[in-house]
Amino acid sequence: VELSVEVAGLRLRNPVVVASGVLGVSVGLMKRAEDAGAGAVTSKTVTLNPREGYPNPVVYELDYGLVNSMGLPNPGAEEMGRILREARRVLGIPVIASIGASTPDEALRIAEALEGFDALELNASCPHVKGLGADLMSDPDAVYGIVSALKSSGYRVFLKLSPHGDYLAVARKAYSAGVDGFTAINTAKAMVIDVYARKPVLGGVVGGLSGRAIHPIAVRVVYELHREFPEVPVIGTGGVEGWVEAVELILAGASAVGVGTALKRGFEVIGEILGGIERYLRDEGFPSVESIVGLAHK
Ligand code: RRO
Repeated sequence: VELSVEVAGLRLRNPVVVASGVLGVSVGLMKRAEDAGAGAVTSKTVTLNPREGYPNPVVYELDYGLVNSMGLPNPGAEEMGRILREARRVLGIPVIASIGASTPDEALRIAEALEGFDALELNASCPHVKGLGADLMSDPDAVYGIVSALKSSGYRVFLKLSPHGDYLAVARKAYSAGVDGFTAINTAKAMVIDVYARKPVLGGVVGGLSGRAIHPIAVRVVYELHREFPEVPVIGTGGVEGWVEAVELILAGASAVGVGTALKRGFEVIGEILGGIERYLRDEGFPSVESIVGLAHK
């Protein structure tokens, strides 16, 4: 069976994409993801200037997921540019650069500083970092402006959507600006309280919930995006722990699937997911991943 997929003109050897935020800024980890079989990798979201992130603790593990309030720590566009150019020298798979910007000018400056990437992913949806270009879900016109500017400069652009608010309105604006694809979903706004300390656990107070708990939400968002924009590819992300969740997202309309939280079990997860997708296609009599994209709509 054929596992390779085309996503917005990018040919991936298979549909498993490492989601943003998981590999940080480490070329070594990107390489390990490639060696483990990943079809593409996504960088941590980068802002124009370096950011420290929030005070510890920044992650809290639950039985059914993970809550983070990293606070968008990153080395800034200039240093990230060096890292991504090195990544592209070392890797054979596409590198997607996630960026956080609040104006077209800022986005263009980041993209120019990065230089080396196969696609951009505009992060419009960090659930808890305010005023830093990562909270664009309430501002469809800003998304329109940024996507238009990046498209005019010839970049391939994915828009990372949140499950909150009127994400279809944001998607519509991005679509009219010529966006190449959507990545859905980012984490869901959440909070954990320590009952003995009687206060929120995370240093950033509000965090983003990922993993098993958000999977059905991701399926719904991908389904809605595919129903409204059937020709726009979606990288379906959210709670892909194994091949079943991956296949669900593909049937909902995803052309590829993002894997994040599951990687805390190790990079072997990638091979397990791929093996499962391949078995499913063979057992069910399908020739390729592409032949089942969106089949749940039929
Ligand atoms: O760095 C973060 O705190 C973060 C970001 Br930018 C994001 O988009 N999603 C998330 O769960 N955490």
